[in-house]
Amino acid sequence: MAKIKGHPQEEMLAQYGERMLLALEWLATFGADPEGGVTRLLYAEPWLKAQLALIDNMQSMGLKADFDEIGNVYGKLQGSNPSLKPMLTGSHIDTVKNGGKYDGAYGVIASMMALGYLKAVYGAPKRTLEMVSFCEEEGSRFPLAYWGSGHVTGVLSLAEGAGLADPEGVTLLEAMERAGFDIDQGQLHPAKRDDIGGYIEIHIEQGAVLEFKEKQIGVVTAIVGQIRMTVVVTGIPNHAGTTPMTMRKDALAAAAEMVALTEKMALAEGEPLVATVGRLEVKRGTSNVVPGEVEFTLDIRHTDKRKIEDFRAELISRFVEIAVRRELYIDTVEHLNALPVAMDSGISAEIEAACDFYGYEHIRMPSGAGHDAQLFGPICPSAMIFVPSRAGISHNPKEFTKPDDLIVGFQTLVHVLYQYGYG
Ligand code: HGY
Ligand code: MN
Ligand code: MN
Ligand code: MN
Repeated sequence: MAKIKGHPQEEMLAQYGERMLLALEWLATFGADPEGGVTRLLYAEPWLKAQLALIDNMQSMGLKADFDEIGNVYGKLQGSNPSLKPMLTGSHIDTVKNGGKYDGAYGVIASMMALGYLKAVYGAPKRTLEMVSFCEEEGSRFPLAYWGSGHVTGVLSLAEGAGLADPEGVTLLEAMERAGFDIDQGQLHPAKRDDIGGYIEIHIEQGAVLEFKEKQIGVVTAIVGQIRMTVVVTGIPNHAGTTPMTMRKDALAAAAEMVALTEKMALAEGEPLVATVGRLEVKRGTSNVVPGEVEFTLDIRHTDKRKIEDFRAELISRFVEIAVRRELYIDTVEHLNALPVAMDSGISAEIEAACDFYGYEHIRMPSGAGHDAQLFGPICPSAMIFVPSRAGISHNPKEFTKPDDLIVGFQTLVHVLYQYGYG
């Protein structure tokens, strides 16, 4: 196990590190899928039970813990100097469908245990330290991502999100109310927090750079921008037996051409641009009916905003050409347009200093995954700590990070929070 040194209570830090590992396994039981992996969708029962359990846990550690109005959970270690703006650390509690047990969860658990350790060993800090378990980041249930951090940073309001429906037709507002978050109309606009002194998020890398370069910590320089949208292709449903091939308005054949073109154009553009069709649905699909309507998602990312917009414009114009040639209709809806965001060099330097304090190997690197930190970047100094992902696998039950690497990240986070809280 990683040698722990530097803090007066090395044994205590080791204990909290072990508790952090156990708590990660505990959190993974909320929404554990029978075939492996974890599914915790916004406002669903596993999600609610996990958030309530985190509140319980933090209250038993002596932290002030509760929900905000939409279901984000905060844990607070109150500082003695109110003139110092709080440092916020955390990540998201929701997951993709059948995802791994570290994406988001590691940042939530490591932050919770870090505040618990600092309180137990050092008592009240000068600067308030807060942890947050954001209610939703992935966009797995509703066509809406970063709902938790978007609310806190004033980027997303209920007015925009309330009517969005999940695949079962349940709206965000209905799901909120069923989970017990009764938002009165007056709260349709979020209470954007402007009191945050800085935001730090520890997260698994979800890529293979750290493993390949044999480094323990990634200090994130920037987070990619991303556009997420839905494309709907409409043709004419018809009989599979009596409709000649030359007379079809086949929405799926057209969509298949568009999906193949997306990959071809992304390969031609080259790294770091990535474009993904993650979900495709044949509406009322039946084996003996020529598909009349198909809906698919697009996720386009790059570190340069201009490149994303230019790629999207070119891709959609090519989609229109396909639709016109096949005499079909095409509609597009944009759900997310997150800017690429640079991380704060000051906090990043503190992270590197913490690594040097312990002798941990670290590198600076961009993030190809989106994170809540990119919503905070525009409103306060924000930084991210990465730990390695085995074979870079994520959004997959096989997502894994070695316990030693989780401990190294945890210690680095504790050290940085100590500097900001007590330094
Ligand atoms: O999709 C992402 O980049 C993140 O994991 N939500
Ligand atoms: Mn994540
Ligand atoms: Mn994710
Ligand atoms: Mn160094």
